[in-house]
Amino acid sequence: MSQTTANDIAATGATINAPAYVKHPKLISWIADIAALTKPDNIVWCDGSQEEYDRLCAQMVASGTMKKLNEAKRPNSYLACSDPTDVARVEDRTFICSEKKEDAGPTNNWMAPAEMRATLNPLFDGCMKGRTMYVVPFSMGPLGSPIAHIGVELSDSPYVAVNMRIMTRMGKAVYDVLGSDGDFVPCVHTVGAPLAAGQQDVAWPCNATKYIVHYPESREIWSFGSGYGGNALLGKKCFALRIASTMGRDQGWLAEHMLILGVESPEGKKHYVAAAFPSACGKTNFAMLIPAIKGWKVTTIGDDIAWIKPGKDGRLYAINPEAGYFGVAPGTNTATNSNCMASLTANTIFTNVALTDDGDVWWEGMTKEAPAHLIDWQGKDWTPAIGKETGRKAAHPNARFTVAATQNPVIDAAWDDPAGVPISAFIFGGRRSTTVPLVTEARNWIEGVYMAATMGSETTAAAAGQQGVVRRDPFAMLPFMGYNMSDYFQHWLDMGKKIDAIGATLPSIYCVNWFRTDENGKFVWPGFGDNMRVLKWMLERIEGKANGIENVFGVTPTFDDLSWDGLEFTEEQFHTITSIDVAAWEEELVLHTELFEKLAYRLPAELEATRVALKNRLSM
Ligand code: SAT
Ligand code: MN
Repeated sequence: MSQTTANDIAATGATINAPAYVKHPKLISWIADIAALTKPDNIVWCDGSQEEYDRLCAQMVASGTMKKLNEAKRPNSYLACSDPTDVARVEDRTFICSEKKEDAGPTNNWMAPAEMRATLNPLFDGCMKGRTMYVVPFSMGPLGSPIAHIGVELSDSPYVAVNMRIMTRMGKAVYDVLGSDGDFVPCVHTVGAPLAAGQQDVAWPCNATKYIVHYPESREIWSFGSGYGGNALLGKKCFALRIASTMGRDQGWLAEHMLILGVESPEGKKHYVAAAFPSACGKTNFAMLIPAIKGWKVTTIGDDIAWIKPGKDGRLYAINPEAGYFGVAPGTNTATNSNCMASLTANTIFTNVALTDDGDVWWEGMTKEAPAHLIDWQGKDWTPAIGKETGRKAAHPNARFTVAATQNPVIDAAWDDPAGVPISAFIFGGRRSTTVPLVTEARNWIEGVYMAATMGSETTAAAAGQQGVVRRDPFAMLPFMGYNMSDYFQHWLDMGKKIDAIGATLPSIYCVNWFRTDENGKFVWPGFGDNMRVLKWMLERIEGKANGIENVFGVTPTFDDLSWDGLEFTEEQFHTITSIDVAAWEEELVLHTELFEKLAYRLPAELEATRVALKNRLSM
């Protein structure tokens, strides 16, 4: 590690004391420019070492940002509690600043780059005063993988620096890959809370004004005012989805909001599938699933994001660009996701969960009964009685854990393979209490793209704003698209045509819904490990071994087509989650029409044709 002080900056003008192993003049001069603008007191060049991680954590414990958990209960683990106004991604403050408004499209907030730069410049001017600027070099994807890309985040948050070490391949080795002129995505992040001389810092500095800004053409990210999750860990949604989706469009690959899992049959046949669900809809649970059917095995490649490139053989190869999981804690327990619980036994950063009296963590759903006393995520006393009386949760509903992928007991052997893994199927799912059946197989690529494009989901606590309202979330990418949604649909259709043209087999596409409820509002499908029943049917379909029936939307299994070993599930229950209510679907199609009207500009004709065909089939 190497330190540079503001005096060095002032003394040397635009140059700074980069460590000798940084040999990239353009990178160094960019850092000097940002330092000159943001005016930090110090610069720390992060090397990614354990020593550095431990020191930054200790520093945050001393400053009150984090608490060290009981070493005997949860070794080397910490709890950070954020400002109550800084608890989720802020979609209404997220901007795609392409030169032309139509390139951001109707689903994104847009501002002209020049106007945004003029807005941000005064905010960033001096924004790091009194703070340290951390230089965080990271690789999204295995170092040196042909599918990977590099970023450098400059942040005044040590919380960001330590989280980035878990979530990405972060540290010195990145500079070897960069060499003297390698490409990197510049990411500037500030909590937006400069300190005057002698001013006492707060535990979680942030600013009421927030901007999460992307310039897709120059591939830059600028984030102001938040220290939380996807707003601040810029490798994740900002780079790996918004900027990467634009790179993928230009370079012929896909950046997707998808988990990747490996699934092996009792006969030893292995497939990889990628599945897109909106935030907080169970991607981490699905990626670590413990099959309810004997003999099957599921392993994890990734739990949130997939970068996918066509290989020479025409198959699509996927990597997980991340190296850790930033997962939702509430609801996670040994029954719903015991692999996840096993991952969290040590070396974990928790954010916005509750603290137990013996220095461990707790969240709603972790155990059947809450402990008798807790300190809640806002630092207040909490007891089950207080919870009942006030409705206050001990953990914030969007409370998270940050943990290295390598702690996952079912990590796939190929998770770090630079070549990626071949994808046999894509799954798209939303959270829908009605209408959408358990599983449907698209009859062809276009129909699959249509299913993904028209996906709806009830909103969750992962984003600030109203919860539980159905919104269209195409490909689970609505908050993460870096360009025009219609162009993105076209990109998917083109990918299909390209693969088809070389005679390779396209992955099958499925639409699922684990979340249908009965008349009492209770989930009917058990989900979690029982999702294996659906996964098994899909893989057997791919291998030509399972039956299904054609309906209006595609192919679905009958009750007899799924394995029910070890689960009591009646044909009637099955009917509740697979039945197609024509009236509800007529309404659903009205919403598809509304979406297509919104996206009409450059909407691929194939999708509108698919909608018309669907409507006609429905009224037959
Ligand atoms: O806060 S994050 O954007 O990283 C998590 C999520 O919404 O999926
Ligand atoms: Mn996500």
